[in-house]
Amino acid sequence: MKKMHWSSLLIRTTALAWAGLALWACTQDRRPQITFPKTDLSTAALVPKPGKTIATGDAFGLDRYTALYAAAGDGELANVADFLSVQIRAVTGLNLPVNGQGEGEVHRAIYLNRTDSGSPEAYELYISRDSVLINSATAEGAFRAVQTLRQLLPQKSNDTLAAYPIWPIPTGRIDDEPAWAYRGAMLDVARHFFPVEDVKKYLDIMAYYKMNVLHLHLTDDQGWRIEIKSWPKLTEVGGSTEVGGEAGGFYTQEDYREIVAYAAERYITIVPEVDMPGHTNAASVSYPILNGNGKTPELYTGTRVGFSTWDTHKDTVYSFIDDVVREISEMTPGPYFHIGGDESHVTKEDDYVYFIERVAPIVRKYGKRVIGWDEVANATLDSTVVAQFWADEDNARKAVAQGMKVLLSPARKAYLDMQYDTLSDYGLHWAAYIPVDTAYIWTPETYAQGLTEADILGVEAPLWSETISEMSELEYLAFPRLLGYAELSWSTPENRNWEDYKVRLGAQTPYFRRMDIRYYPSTRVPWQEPEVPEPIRD
Ligand code: TNX
Repeated sequence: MKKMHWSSLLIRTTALAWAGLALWACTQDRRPQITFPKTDLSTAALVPKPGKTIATGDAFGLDRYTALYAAAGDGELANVADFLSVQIRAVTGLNLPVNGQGEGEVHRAIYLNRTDSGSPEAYELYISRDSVLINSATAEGAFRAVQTLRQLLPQKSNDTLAAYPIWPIPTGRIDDEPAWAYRGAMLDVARHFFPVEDVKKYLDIMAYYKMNVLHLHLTDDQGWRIEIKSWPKLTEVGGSTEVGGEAGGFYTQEDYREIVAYAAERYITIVPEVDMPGHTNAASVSYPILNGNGKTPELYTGTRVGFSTWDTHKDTVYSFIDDVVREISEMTPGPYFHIGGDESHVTKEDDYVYFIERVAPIVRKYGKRVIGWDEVANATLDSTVVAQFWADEDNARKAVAQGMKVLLSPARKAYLDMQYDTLSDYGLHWAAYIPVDTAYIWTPETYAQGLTEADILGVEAPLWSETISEMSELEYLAFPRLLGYAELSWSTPENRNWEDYKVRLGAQTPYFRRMDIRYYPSTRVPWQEPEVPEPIRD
């Protein structure tokens, strides 16, 4: 990212910000002189760890006299500033209207400015006694910066500094940008269904840790979870149950659009997955014509894999897929469509390859880029396809040989449904037990032999839901490990260190508490104790 000096920064500062500065200038002599205790921005508990931090030891006092400005006429930046304003209010109760004066005088201000160069998602954050400046080339970059600022905001005000509450933020400068463009998580809403509210909570937490892709595993043997208007039985029948035999559920198209919009407000891309030709029992129960063996299968509520397939030589199957891909693509602004392709154990190898090679052009026709589990690399595909490496390194190398990018989700390191240890309440362990440190201590850059950094699109942490049916159970598996994947995909290898990370991780408890996140209290992490009230003794 191009660095800027204060001088050029001031020249670029927009008219509105100038107004703010002028206002600040005429009020500054009335500002009370506050002495803050020394701060250290470089040891702040930021996750993921930013690229470069220089601490200056003072504090910016966020209080009722703070104003919030976005560059004049920049609607996108104003939206990001609005998001910040809402978050500040949630933690502090302060009302900082964007580009407004609030109720009274202004002593200091937060500015969001647009720079004319810089890589997407990169940002600079300058915090001084008098101002917080966020510079970025994109609104997305400003949004990532806002998360850093949120993480620097103390949960509690310091009420000893003045006659009103002040939230001191450590001063200094942060230059930051992500290591990988794709920093993802996956939710399996097919084995057990999770309603829109749960997905939104997951998105909120992902955004706080700067993740930018949520992959939804929408269909599997046990359930079809996305309404397709041209094939209504998929959800009426195929969405009616889930693992364990409880009532299932599905997203109406309206629900799905709501998830997409909520994610977009957080600069998170939704990747929809329709898993095929295996993992398709729920679709075949709804429309038995798809499976080609003349039998009507039954709804499946167990957890076996690899027993279902479609008739890969029937044109109806491809017109069905065309409808499904079209309807979902129309609702999906992001560039990707995931076609699954894993564990098709009862599809003959030739049929599998033929199928994948026929489905890929359908996805392309609707303007999307194919992602498939690593097995898809056994087909001949073009270089726009992404292979998601989960099990077989040879498949990852086959993908690279075809010029495809690889998304890293190695089950032994990145599967959130693996148990932490033998005592874990939920999860499986077919790939490994993955304690919190093991999940963090690996190097995506060099994990798979034969892959170079240029071959890798990013990292994704999938959470399969065979053993979890409630949000609190989902959270137990995802937290705190998800934060490790956020850091692995944002921070550079030089900035990643377990000993340093675990301290920053342990300091997330106030946020976890505020968000009501259930997490696995691994003894390998020095958890910051909640401030428990003094016990009442009689
Ligand atoms: C393998 S990972 C699967 C899923 C299971 C998961 C359980 C992958 C592409 N397929 O169908 O849910 O293991 O860990």
